Order: sequence, then C-alpha cells, then structure tokens
Amino acid sequence: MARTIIVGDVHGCGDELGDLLDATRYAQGTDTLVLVGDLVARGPDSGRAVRRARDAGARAVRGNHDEKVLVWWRAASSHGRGVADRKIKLSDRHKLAVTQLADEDFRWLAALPLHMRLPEHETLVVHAGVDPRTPLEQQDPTMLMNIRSIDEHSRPTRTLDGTAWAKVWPGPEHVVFGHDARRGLQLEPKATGLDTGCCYGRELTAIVLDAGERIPTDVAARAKRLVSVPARAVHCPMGDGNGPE
Ligand SMILES: [Mn+2]
Repeated sequence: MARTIIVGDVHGCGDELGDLLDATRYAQGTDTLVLVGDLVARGPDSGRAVRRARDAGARAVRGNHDEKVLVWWRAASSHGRGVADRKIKLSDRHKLAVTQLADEDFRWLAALPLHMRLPEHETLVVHAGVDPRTPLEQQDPTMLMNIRSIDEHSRPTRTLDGTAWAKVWPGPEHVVFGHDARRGLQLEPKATGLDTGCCYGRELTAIVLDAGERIPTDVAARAKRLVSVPARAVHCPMGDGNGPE
C-alpha cells in the first residue's frame, strides 16, 4: 500500500537518511517521501544528503539553511563564485556546504516550495511553521522558514521566548514541520514537529502515514506512526537555539 513518509531535518546527514529509509522500508515508486527542509549544513556532507534525497525521489520544502546556501548560489550564478564569496557572508559550515553541492543539487534546492499541501492527509508541510493569525497565502516567507514562537504581543518570532507556535495553531489542517531541535519532538493536537536533532548526535525521525490517513490528534496513536534512527555520530555542537542557526 502506498504510504507517505515525512522526514525531519536531515542537515547533511545522508547516511542517517539512508538508515531511516531502510527502517521505514521505503518503497520508491510506491511510497511518497517528503522532507521538511534543511537538508544542508552542520552534518558531514550536504552534497551527499541532497543526492540521497534526490536519488530517493523525495519531495521537500525549503528550509532556512537551504535558503542560505541558495543566496550564495544565486550570486555565484549571476556574478561568478569569486564575487559571491566576497559579497555573501557565510559561516564556515555554510562555506563547506556550498563546496559540497553540485549545480544540480542547487537547482533542486532552488525549485523547492516554501510549503506543501498533502490533501489526502489534510496536512500542510512547512519547514519552521506558520503564524496562526495569518492565512497561508499571506504568510511572511521568511517566517515560514524561521518561526519558532509567538511572543507576548501575539507576534511571530524566531526565538524560543514565548509560546511554541504549534501549541496555539488551531488547525483545521495538521502542520508537519522541523527547525526546532532545541524543543525536539513536538506532538500538539494539530501540529507535529519532527526535528529531533540528528546532526547533534540525537535522532532522525519520520512520521509514516497510510494512504488517506489523517494524522491522529491523539498523541499515543500518533507516536505509533513515528520511526526514528540514531545519529551515527555527534556531527555538530548545539547552539542556544535562538538564532537563525
Ligand atoms: Mn531550520
């Protein structure tokens, strides 16, 4: 039976993505594979991670780290790599990522949407989350890739201060997202956060849905749909979780 497998933040951990596809018995050509974005940076090989996803026929939404390397690539494509290196300030981890990615990988990342509806599951996939006050089509694209919380003035913020946006998302669509390894697995009534910090030596996690299945509101029932594999190593130290990193 055709299933939908939605995977959390890969962050350059292509081997663990392979492990997770094995653990879920992913059937390419039958199952649908969806990644919540941030395929690159932090882990050992961003190029290998993107190629693993492409080879597996994955669909994905764009994350803030994917966008970061794309800013460099767009400049490099227009003005040359030397100009891009001078004009676009990248952290060391993003500098490494852009050397690991081929043009084909960048093109694949550049084609990723910021959100993806999965109507058969009444589910919306987005990298970081949504502002509960705003219709989807009017959301700030930057916030779709960066939101973590709602502050005391009901405004979306990138930080951990305030309330996790997923706690106040009313639905009706269920939102599956990543981006928030500090909070880790989030199982809210109408939102599921899948960033379990693989690049930090924790786990890579997927939710596996049968054809036409709605994501269970009941947390115990939903937990039975989760599959995780351990990180093969601690690939990166964890920051304070409040910045764009
Ligand atoms: Mn992210």
